[in-house]
Amino acid sequence: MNSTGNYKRHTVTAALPYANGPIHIGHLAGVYVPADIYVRYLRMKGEDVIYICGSDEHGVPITIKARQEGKTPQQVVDHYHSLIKDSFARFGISFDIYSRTSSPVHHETASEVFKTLYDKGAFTEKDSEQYYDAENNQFLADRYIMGTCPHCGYEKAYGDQCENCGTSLSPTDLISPRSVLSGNKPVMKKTRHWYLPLDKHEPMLRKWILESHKHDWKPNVYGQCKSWIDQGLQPRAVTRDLTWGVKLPLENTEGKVLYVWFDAPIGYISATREWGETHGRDWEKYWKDPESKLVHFIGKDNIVFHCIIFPVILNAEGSYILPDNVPANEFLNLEGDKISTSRNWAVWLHEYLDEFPGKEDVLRYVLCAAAPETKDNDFTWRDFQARNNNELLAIFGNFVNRTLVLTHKYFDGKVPEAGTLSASDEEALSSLGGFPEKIGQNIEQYRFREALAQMMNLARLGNRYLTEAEPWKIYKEDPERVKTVLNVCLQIVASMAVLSEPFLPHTAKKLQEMIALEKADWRGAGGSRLHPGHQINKAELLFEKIEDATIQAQVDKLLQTRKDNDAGREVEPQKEAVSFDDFTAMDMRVATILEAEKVPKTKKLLKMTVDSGIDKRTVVSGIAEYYKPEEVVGKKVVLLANLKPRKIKGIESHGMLLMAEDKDGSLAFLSPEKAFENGSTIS
Ligand code: B3M
Ligand code: ZN
Repeated sequence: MNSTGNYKRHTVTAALPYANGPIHIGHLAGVYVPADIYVRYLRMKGEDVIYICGSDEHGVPITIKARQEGKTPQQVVDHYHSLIKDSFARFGISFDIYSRTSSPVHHETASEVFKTLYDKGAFTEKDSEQYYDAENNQFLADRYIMGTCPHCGYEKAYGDQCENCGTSLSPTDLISPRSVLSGNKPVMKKTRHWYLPLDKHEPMLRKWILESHKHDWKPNVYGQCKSWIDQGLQPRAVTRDLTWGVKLPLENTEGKVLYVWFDAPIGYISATREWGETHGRDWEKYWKDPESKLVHFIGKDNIVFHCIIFPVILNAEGSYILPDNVPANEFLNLEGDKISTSRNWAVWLHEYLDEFPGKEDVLRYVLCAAAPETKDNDFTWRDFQARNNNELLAIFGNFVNRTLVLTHKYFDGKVPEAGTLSASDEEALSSLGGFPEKIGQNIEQYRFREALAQMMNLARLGNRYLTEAEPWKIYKEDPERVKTVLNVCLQIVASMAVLSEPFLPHTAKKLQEMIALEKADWRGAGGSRLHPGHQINKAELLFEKIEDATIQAQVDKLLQTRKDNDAGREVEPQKEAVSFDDFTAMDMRVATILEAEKVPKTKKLLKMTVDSGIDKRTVVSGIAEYYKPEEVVGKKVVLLANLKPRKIKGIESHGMLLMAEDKDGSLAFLSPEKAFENGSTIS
């Protein structure tokens, strides 16, 4: 029985980052830093643990990125896979393997799992009608279809979601859908897909999650699973009409691949298989032996895939263990705004490593201290600077440096023999014993912020003890007392050198060398371990002050990004040419808004009564975030009167009011220069 329960080994996975962009601090705080702390701790306890990750290289976002950049999907993933892998290694994320899902071993493993389920009859097959681009001879995935949102009239809504009003859609909801590839109207075409009947696995999920993990899974994770299950699980398509991905191991299924969320989690297994084959290890024990503990580190947007869909796949396959825990974190924001790859609103890991050489642990420390463990949290550069200067430098580094410098100054770097211990000496030494347990328990419960705080309490204890003892003031008259004080301080430093390693691996290694510590084992870190006469090495500074100018430069860089984003919005590319007849077919009139009210349960919709000069009619517009109802009543506006009526949130809307959209996305009505009569024609 080991201290982490009765498991023989640990399989720890971290979400496979999409290989269509670099790693940023949100990924690190949410997934990779907590997982790395966890595995480093387990290794220090002598546990058998593997830490698995790799690039997630399939899926529509990658094919869209490739189209945008005029590259092949393979070129896109090759670029980002090496950038991501390199930046993780430089940052000290200690994977046992960082693989990729475009690898042959993954394609083989994923299609084997699919085939096993297929042969077991675990799927249902269904023909359905899907949008097809005849010119490109390709079925259209959701993001390849664009059209007008039926709820707010936004013309660039996607087949799965309207990014303007946030409504989730299906492609057939869109008004005048068009293919993103050709711009043409797509046709409906029959296609066959394979579905995982999640509903059939509800009893297993209820028992496994809602009963047996009610108390050990984080509330945010348990709660999301419960609501998914309570809402009623639906069959989920596990195949797609795409050419980029894992091909189906079935006859006559050319042009079909596994749904990315079917294949990606199997990437953990294929990476483990690759690791086992490379290192001559039995990889299957880590995935099939019930005495292995499987833990998935992910962000909250991946909960349903790791707690419901992937476990259903593993359970249906029949030979795999299920995750013991999935400690998903919430999201990290940056300077009060959502991190966004598309808006370049991020601190990119590879840029941080270039701009802050030698400060990997500072970022690890800040991201752990600010981790969104139970709710979204915010990273600011000011906080980064404060934690470095006021905590790492002023407490941890200052205590270590004073202890080592004084040991060299008074005792030639040899650990002095302690004399009779005073009450404060006894107290300091006896409290050492509790830290490995306090920190370890929090790590094992996935409470990394608390574990870090406990580790810093050890540094605070040392700093306080040394400051109160003031050995530099009493050395002349009482060198024996100074021997005892520095002996106690050196024991505390030795504990810090070990207990800080999961959090600050670069610093811990440096400190272990500075005190010439033979073994950094967790259990031993609670007692005295530097014996009198032990020679320590030269003291070096562990941290340095971060100046205001350095931080200001980072803040300015983000402000410039915001300006670039705004500037970038100024020039909407001109649309396809239209004929004069197309234009004259539109009947635009001067009109007046007579009444207005918000549409209940929507953020963006106003329902208005408009006098068009022809009639009084209802028009619904997505402008409620820019105008209060009372602000629009009486306005002279331009109405596109002969737009086909459409139902928006159940309200029939007859026409559209013309609005201008500014670079920052704000809206303004178009209105005639003079207060012409309602019904006046516009051409
Ligand atoms: N590629 C990451 C994401 O959703 C996704 C995780 C896969 S883990 C198998 O951002
Ligand atoms: Zn919408």
